[in-house]
Amino acid sequence: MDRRNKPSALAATPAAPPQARVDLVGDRVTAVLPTGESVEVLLTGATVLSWKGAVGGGAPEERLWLSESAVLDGSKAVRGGIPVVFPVFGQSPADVATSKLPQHGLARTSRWEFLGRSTSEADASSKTATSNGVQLDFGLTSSSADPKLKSLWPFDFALLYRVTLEPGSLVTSIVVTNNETDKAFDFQVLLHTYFRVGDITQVQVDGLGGASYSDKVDGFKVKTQAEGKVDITGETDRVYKPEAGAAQALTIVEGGRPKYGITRDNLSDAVVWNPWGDKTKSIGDFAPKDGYKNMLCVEPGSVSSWQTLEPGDAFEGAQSIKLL
Ligand code: TA6
Repeated sequence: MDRRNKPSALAATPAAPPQARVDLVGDRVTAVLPTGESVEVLLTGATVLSWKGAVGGGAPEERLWLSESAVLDGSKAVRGGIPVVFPVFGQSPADVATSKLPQHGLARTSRWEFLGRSTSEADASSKTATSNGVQLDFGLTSSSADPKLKSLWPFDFALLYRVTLEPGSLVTSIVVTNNETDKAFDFQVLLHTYFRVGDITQVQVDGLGGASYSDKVDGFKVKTQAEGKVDITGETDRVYKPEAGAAQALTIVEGGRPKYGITRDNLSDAVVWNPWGDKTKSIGDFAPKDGYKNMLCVEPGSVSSWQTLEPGDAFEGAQSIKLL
């Protein structure tokens, strides 16, 4: 027999969807999604050291190449992962403000600050988490940069670097702000991504057909990419300037199958680099020496000219990498 006044069933709060786990241990930030995909960022240079991503329901696999001799104690730029290049790519002539900085500038060897996490926009705006992504924010300012290097390029700047991990994709974006009151500064910026590949002899870069490029291996001669796909058959070090700029999508193909889809925002150039065998012998922290067979750098950047940032202005650029 039913009891009178039986209490109604308690309204159960719908369980929150599983969230990403983020940890800061020492100088490393790690984030793991409920799907098992993960990213690890070293505070030196806000360098993404590892991205384990999954595609087609497979298990997460490492997608970035990191040298076995990479120096990770902050004393040197990391050989591998995604170094952040700012305010100069390469080195610059004596009459340029960045001329005293080391190759690739000061950001990748400075200690950045972890500013915290947020769920990716899709979560924040949706009632139920439509994607279980996570955003990790890192900051570097002229006052927190390496003081030796800061003195070599005395401009007041701020960098905000955002690493967004979603199932099957990684986005890294950078905002450069000029905090000077009355001085503009010129800069270059690039995301020096070391992609992991199975066999470089089976790898091509699609999307650069017809693009002009500066060939560092041939005295920086300016050439045109005749073939639709770039084959890597030896030391390759080229700054490509696609006609469509940042709107040109790029694909890293291996064995004829698309592996990584790269889209760029406001980073109109793309550097393609593989040191090949001989060159790795002269790169002390490149190991194993035949590791060139398993890596290819495709580096979105704004490097073929200088961006001029007026006081108080900001520049934003990003790369979005999808596993295909
Ligand atoms: O991005 C290609 C490149 O400029 C190459 O010329 C080579 O120098 C590579 O970067 C690595 O530079 P790093 O200073 O990290 O040894």
